[in-house]
Amino acid sequence: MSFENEFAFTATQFEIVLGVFTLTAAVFAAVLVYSLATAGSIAPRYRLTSYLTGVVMVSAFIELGLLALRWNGAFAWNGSLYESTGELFSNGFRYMNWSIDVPVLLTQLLIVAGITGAAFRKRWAAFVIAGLGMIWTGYIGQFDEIEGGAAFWGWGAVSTVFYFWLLYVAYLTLRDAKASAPNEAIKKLFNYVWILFLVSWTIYPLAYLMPQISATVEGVVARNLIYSFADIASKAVYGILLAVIAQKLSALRGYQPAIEAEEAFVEEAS
Ligand code: RET
Repeated sequence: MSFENEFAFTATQFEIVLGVFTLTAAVFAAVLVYSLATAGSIAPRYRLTSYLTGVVMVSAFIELGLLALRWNGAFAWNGSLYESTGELFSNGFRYMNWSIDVPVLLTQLLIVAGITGAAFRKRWAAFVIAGLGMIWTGYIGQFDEIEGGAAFWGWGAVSTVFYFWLLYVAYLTLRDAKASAPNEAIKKLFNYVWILFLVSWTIYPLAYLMPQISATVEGVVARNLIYSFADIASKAVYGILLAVIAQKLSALRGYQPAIEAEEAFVEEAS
């Protein structure tokens, strides 16, 4: 059971969590429109990244919408606090959403990094195995988050091993992307991808630990805020950053719609 269910919330605490869930869902809807609307200015060899951002946005929008409904149904106002209605709130849904989004986000990285052929297939297989291994072992561990027993720590540790493997393959991918980048500006953007990746992904294990770090009502509110922050960074901001890189690479390769899109941007900005 998620530790959220152990607490009663003030109106402010309850509304902050609900508000952030709703905001996060709205960001995903907006980035869905952005990624579809800008796909045409990206060369066909990179364009799949825009559609994959669309896939991530739809799945995350549904997940956050359902979490908001679930939060709303799990607690009711008793005149002074929001207390449990008997229905349970569950963070387990997040893990189901990651099962889709993590492999897709990593596929986008390979596409924009320009990895092709046998190297693509090898890295892709490593990403999918490491990603799903990480998520599903963590999923088993989180059922024990209130007790914080052997299952919580043991499965959390196994999950972390998968995570380090995944990070290593992501590091190799970005190293290759930088090595083949046509100029310094693109190299710099790939550096940003790495920093964004490292920071936003590493927040998830911290959220996993939260019931053990702070089993308080503040801990519940903080965990759900940092989940949303990580979700927006690792899915939406990341998707936009990859689209920007893909468009610049397209323009450098002479893809006319990308060149025109960049010109329009420069003219408007000056
Ligand atoms: C778990 C369990 C505890 C140990 C580790 C974890 C890592 C989770 C990560 C999740 C990333 C999710 C993303 C979702 C985007 O849609 C499973 C919490 C290391 C890194 C990026």
